[in-house]
Amino acid sequence: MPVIRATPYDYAFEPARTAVVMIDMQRDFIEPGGFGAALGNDVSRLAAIVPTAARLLDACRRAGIAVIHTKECHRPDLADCPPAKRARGNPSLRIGEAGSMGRLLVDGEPGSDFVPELAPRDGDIVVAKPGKGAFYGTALGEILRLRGITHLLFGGVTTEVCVQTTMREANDRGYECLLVEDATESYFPAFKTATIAMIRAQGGIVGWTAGSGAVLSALGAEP
Ligand code: C5J
Repeated sequence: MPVIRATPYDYAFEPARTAVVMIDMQRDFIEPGGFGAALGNDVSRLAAIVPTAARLLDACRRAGIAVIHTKECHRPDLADCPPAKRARGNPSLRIGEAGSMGRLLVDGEPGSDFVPELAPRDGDIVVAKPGKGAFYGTALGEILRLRGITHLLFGGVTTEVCVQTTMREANDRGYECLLVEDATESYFPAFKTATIAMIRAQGGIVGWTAGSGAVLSALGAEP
């Protein structure tokens, strides 16, 4: 069984019972003109992890690990968008309003799509989610159950919002969760650091963390 040299201790997993969940690597969060930018964030930090995330997904596919992409988005009629979410933050554009990549966070618009380097491949699974956590309002739990998945590797954006929320949801559901440290990013460096520390504190109260080099080496892939 492969073992990742992780913190707070080694993480052993069976590839056939493991999925990698890449959270919300969408143009709306990573490129100028999207939802992240409308909230006043500097989106350039997030693009830097794209090559690492792509290497991780490729190595997982080769090892027989299921690849799941999530995307945060809403129905075009916004019927699944809570008014409180839409109102939050006094953004320059709200969810559903038109920006340079189409209507913000609306499924099917160019901004809701994945960055091209991380476009889903044949056999990958895409989960569209209306909330920050990927289990809320989606079939993710059922998809994992049908595949007999027990272990989850996580990457994506942003570390302290959708990644951490999903990891906590998964942890409470009994999954063994590991966050790949350099395959996730935040608009706020201090929040990423704090999230990694929180996850692995107290003997791994939410799960494990490890660099992508340790994951690739456990999978027998070139770092
Ligand atoms: C946010 C996300 N930050 N994917 N979404 O609103 O983390």
